[in-house]
Amino acid sequence: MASRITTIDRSAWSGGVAIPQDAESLEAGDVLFLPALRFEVEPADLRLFSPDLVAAAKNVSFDPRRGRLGGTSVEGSDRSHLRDFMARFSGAALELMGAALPGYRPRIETGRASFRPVEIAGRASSWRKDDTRLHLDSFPATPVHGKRILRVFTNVNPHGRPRSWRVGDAFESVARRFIPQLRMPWPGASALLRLLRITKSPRSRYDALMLQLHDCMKADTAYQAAAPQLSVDFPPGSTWIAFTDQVSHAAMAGQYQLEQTFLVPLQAMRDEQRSPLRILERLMGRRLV
Ligand SMILES: O=C(O)CCC(=O)C(=O)O
Ligand SMILES: [Fe+2]
Repeated sequence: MASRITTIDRSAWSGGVAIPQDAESLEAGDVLFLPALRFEVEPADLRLFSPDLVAAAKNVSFDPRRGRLGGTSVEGSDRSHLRDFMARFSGAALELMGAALPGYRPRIETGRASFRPVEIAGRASSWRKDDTRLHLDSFPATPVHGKRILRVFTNVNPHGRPRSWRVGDAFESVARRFIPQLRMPWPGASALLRLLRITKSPRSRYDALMLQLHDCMKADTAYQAAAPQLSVDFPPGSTWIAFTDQVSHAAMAGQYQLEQTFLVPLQAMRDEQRSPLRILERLMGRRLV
């Protein structure tokens, strides 16, 4: 069964009433769609809106804890303007967590934010980095040890263009299909990756399996075509939230998006048995962190 889109009536990043059902829907694998939650772009910000902003990678990144930009070679006053713009978005996304998902807020960890000024459709990339293929998110360099990847996306396209996604199978169906192809990492692998500085902390068995799942899905063209899926257009001025380690998704077209990543410890969930870690542990019959 394809994941569902649940529409939430909220037009402010802070305040308002939190609805317990929203966390419930997220944990069930829905995408929460907030059609009226617009991130305000000031006229002066529009000078930053160019694909030339991006140096080598796909996105400009921002680390809100250090106030540091990455992935851009922009200099001078535009650089500080970009930093302020992204800090403003990061702050709004964190406020939204407190306002809409207060059960997660005390234990949530704030990760990187990104600004995505490059058109997705027609962008060249290797199959592994190709986000137009259905996948689950998993971070090669920063293992999560079972913590949930919760992401807030907002479309800031100034030309009226949507961000077009596909959302696919629920986590357990994906896992059941690909488990026969997964290989347990050998015992020394985690220490070696750390030694070689490929990872920033030891890669757990869970992280290794989630990376394989990401790759297996993207590499399987028959699965890409046949998996149950739903196309959805997120218009400019809208926001959406999902556990992207659980909801299979693909971004097909669109330009100019902001995204903030959070990590949610399992203990903050309403029901941690619905997490990818616990589902994989149940299906594989062993502990994975
Ligand atoms: O850029 C997007 O709309 C989402 C791309 C994606 O799959 C991701 O960032 O994990
Ligand atoms: Fe993704």
